[in-house]
Amino acid sequence: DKDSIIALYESKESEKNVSDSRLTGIAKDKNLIVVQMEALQQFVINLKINSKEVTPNLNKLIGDSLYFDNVFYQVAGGNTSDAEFLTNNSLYPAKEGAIYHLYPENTYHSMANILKGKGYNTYSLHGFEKTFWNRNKMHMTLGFDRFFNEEDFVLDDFAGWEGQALSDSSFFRQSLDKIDTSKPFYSFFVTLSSHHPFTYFEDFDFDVGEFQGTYIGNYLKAANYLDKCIGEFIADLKKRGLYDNSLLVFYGDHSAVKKIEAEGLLQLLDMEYSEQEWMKLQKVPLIIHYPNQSKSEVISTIGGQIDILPTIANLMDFDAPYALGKDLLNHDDDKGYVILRDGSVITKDFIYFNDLREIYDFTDGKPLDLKLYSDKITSYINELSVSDIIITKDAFKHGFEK
Ligand code: GP9
Repeated sequence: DKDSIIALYESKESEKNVSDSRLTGIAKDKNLIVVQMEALQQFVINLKINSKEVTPNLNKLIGDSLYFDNVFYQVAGGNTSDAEFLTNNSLYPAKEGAIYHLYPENTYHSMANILKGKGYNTYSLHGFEKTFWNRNKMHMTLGFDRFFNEEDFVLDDFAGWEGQALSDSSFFRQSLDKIDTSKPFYSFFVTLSSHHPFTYFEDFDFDVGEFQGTYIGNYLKAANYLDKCIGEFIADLKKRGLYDNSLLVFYGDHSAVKKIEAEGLLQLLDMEYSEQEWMKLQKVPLIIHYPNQSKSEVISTIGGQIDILPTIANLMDFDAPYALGKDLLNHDDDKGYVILRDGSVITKDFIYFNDLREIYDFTDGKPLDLKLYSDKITSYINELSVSDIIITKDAFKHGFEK
């Protein structure tokens, strides 16, 4: 087991482009604010309906940020909690079930644990029941000093999830007062209002035209509501002087539109269904704004949520030697890849479906000869097995060191 872990880390080391150090340390010693956005898929970004932008605030943020437009979600049975796990640890989720329930007592080289070692205060915030996804245990294990949950908020406004959960607007409004902003901090926000079903938003004042009253129409309204709350949050960060004193990271956690609702989405985007095109829709936006950044840059390297921690580590100039992901800013664009938990793999050259044992050209969608790619795919999938060994054997607790 140990040898396979060492071998994987060694191969990762050789994959790194050591001559590059793009934007390294641009946010060194700054605060880190990460916002995980519920069910926000990438297709809503820059989308207009009846000539109105669905996400005007995120689009505006992209205007002076790094925008990663080829990032796929990698969650499995742990859904939202898997996205949290991937982002904070740069390890893969469990094959079955949720790591948050299965391995809450492991040792992890998580973002909060690393930053705590550098003197940061660390906070996580989510306006729902603390035991959901076992967060009350897991957020402590991941190194958050405080987990602010439903019990810590005044439940004064509700939106989404059938109107039963604290609204994102109120959540953001109350959150920044809970953080000691006089010392360097890492705060991890997990939003909630745009959780399915989206029916709560049906009568919201955002014109979705012919999609009014449909699943996809309600989703667009939910995304528009989330975006409005993000706009309020950014305004608050600016007012408090935190906008240019922090590294800001926004990303979506998982899909909102399952295959069963594909028809509405394809109609919206004017697309025909194919497995390949559907797979390409399984992306989430990743937006990173570094202090005083004034121009936009689009990074199209293929990646996933597992790459968020190494990318942040580069920008803040800290070591994350146990991350399995890659720094998306310093990776050869042509060699980008993402491995999904079911063993499917996407690169700029191909999309491999592990359940179908089929492979297609990424660009034109034509079938490829799997035999020619099988070694490559085996080596990609090996990452999942090694991540499983690290977690199931609790390797970091039992002294595994690089
Ligand atoms: C609830 C929330 C939901 O706290 O994070 O998780 P999900 O159902 O989207 O996995």
